[in-house]
Amino acid sequence: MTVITHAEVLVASPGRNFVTLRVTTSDGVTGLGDATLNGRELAVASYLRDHLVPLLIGRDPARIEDMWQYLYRGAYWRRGPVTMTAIAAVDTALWDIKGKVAGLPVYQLLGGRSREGVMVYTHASGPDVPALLDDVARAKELGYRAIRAQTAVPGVAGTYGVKKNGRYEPANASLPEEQPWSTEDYLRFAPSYLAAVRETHGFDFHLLHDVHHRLTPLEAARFGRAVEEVDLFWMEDPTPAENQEAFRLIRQHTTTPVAVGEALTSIWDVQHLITEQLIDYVRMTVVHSGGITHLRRIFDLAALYQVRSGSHGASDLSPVSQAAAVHLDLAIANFGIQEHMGYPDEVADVFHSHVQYADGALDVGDVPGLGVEYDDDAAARYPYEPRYLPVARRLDGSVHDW
Ligand code: GCO
Ligand code: MG
Repeated sequence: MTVITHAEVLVASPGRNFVTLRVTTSDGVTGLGDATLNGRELAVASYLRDHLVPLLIGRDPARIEDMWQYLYRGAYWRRGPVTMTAIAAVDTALWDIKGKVAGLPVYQLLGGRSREGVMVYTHASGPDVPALLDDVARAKELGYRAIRAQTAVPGVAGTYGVKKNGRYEPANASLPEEQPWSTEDYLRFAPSYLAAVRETHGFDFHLLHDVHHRLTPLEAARFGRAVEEVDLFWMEDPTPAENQEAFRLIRQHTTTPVAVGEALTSIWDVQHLITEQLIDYVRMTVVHSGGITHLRRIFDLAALYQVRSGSHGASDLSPVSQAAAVHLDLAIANFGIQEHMGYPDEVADVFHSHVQYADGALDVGDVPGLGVEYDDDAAARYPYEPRYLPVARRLDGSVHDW
């Protein structure tokens, strides 16, 4: 019988930190899984190295569902980003192995293509409205059919989602940067710049906006109403998702579609959001939600309620996650959209991926497995460095949701 003979936890920082699990079988087949949890990378590395890798050795790599149940139920302690990211890494690596053994791309194992390419949205941003408008023009020229628009709120230094020196990388400091926040200023300003995007660039593309957990339920309801005329594809994470009743209140006041999920990790975290039809898009990812096996289960539940997928695809999800997401997006019936933020240039030195962008969409080739290889020699040139996400403080100094 083929068994898992070893599993390595690879930590590297090509432009930003990534944790990768590589599982090897007794037949010499390897599979990769992303295990990156932005700003808490080494917690997952330890969970894998110290607790999961010893459990993998000698097991059958073909039993993906059983492995998921074994690692999830076997932990006794349930859910949470560290556990679910570690399980995701194992799960994704086993799908990669299964594809390579079968000689098929992973999307074929998931039922085959439901579509030609995966519609993506990219980020447009700028320090002020004219710069944002130019960036939207740039994204349109690159063929994107869906664009997320963010600009800095005047007087609020360091607003999330805005590029610096041509790139947006939120985990930018060896200790968390503290950034000011003013909800009042944001609420006064954001609807007007989204309207400016429509006035300048029209309605022939999807416009998205990330609220990044900043509002109270009533503020989010007001915001959703205020932007109805700009026809947003979605408003993302309008409130922190721990309080799920909030979305009921938002729904009562606005028809602006709602997307939630990047900080959630299991089907139980979104069960009521989906079954009570409080959201329109479930925005979870392979890496933080227990892998391909578990995210497929979430998307299938969502399909029953006409909730569509909208996978998180920020630069802190490695190309392994990105490839896994595209395979899943290609296969599911209720695909909505996929985030495509791009990576620092160095990332391609370490991860050789077959995912390709063309005409507003991502696709994978017909390479068996996920279609990503890890370059150890290149990775050795990029050692881990501590990097943290920022922390937000209101103008009176108290901590807000970042
Ligand atoms: C997004 C996100 C990210 C997150 C980041 C946290 O919608 O892409 O909100 O930019 O802030 O992934 O690690
Ligand atoms: Mg977001």
